[in-house]
Amino acid sequence: MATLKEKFAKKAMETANEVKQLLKEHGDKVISEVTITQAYGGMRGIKSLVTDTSALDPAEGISFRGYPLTEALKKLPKAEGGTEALPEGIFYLMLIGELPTQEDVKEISQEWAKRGKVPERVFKALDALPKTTHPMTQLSVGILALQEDSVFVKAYREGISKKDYWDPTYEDTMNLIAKLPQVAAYIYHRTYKETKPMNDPDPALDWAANFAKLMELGDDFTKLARLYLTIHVDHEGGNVSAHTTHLVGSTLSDAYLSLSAGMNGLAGPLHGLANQEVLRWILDMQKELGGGTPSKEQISEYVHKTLSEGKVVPGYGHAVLRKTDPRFTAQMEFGKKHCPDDETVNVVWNAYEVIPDILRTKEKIKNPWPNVDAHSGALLKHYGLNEFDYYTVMFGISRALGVLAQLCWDRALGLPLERPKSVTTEWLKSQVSKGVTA
Ligand code: CMX
Repeated sequence: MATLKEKFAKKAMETANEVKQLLKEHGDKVISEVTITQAYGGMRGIKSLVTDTSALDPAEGISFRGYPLTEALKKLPKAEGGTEALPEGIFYLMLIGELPTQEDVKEISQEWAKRGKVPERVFKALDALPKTTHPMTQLSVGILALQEDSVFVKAYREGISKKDYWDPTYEDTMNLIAKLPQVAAYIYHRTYKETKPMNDPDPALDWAANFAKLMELGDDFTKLARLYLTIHVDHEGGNVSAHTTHLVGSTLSDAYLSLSAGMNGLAGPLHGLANQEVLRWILDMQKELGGGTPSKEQISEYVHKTLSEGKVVPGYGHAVLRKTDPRFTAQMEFGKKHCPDDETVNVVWNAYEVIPDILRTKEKIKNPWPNVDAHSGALLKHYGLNEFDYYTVMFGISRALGVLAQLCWDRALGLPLERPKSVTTEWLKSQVSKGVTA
């Protein structure tokens, strides 16, 4: 049976030939135009990036190689006795483009467990940081401390041919993903509990179960870890963490340098940090109201207050989506099944009933619906993960799967250095005075 690497090589070479042909025959076809608003407005909607691992539709939400999230969650293999899809399965789907079998997923679990030992120097690098350092900064440092072992760097120094760049990138991807649970769990323990040596991953367990075991939050946490680490993997290529990883990777920086950069973008409050901000927002509201579960009227008042203070309502809105994020819905379904009576989870659900109607009245807000971050913190808290500042680390180790699978594709397709053209305000004004057309 072909290994994951052999399957990827076959798929990638076939696709590379198709892309070559597409470029030869249709390379000059126009797929997007740019307005002045888009140039100033964060490049929203400009089609100028190719990402094959997943695609985002404003109305339908995320799909992975043609499988909408809900369908993928149903069809992807589960652990024995488990009900949640495994991150290994969605990684396979993104990398190979097909649904994996149970065997395929087992092979990846074992491969990641085999590659999972983290060198002592990484823990030492983390220990050099004050415990007050934000966990996302620690994650970025931890990833950089692993970089010394980059297979790509070694191969590049030895003069590897361009056509083989994908090979050491694949090795770095597999090694890095394999080690992330240990790095992340170490950050958790040293920051909030006691520093303790990390056990190497158990090859009998899947990747998320190994992470859950290291976190020591109880067996029940495993099922949430599987769901969480699966639904956060990818959100097409334009979001900041994916785009940054791709951009930095386009300079032939290795997987470690590229992912660390992507994680620094994920650490912003308008991106992945929103999940910690949502829970902080809920708890601040409860505190202000003197405790207890806020009513829908009270939530509504607090939303108006947040907006009147010129702040964003965290967990709501999206740059591309124009409906409830299916990742929110997947978490809601999980909550209905496993913790329907949890107080914070119920606040999230009540908020969902009132916030969209309020945001809809603000004309400038294009999407009044909740995104993935609106729900995740409440579930993590239910399972005993009370340290909000840690939440984005879990988002990050999941996001690594998507952006690194894509980095393998970037190398296989030989995508070049990314270098868009910038213009000055003066140039734009001169274009307007010359009468550029709408
Ligand atoms: N609360 C208040 N105002 C909001 C808002 C919200 N939830 N969502 C959008 N707006 C505002 C924007 O701040 C912007 O205001 P200005 O014109 O004054 O700058 C205006 O509405 C237009 O924004 P938009 O076109 O609807 O959305 P953007 O593409 O600019 O931004 C996002 C998208 C996610 C950054 C924004 O909706 C937001 O800040 N949401 C809250 C933070 C959040 O939940 N982020 C997580 C996103 C998911 C993730 O990446 O993890």
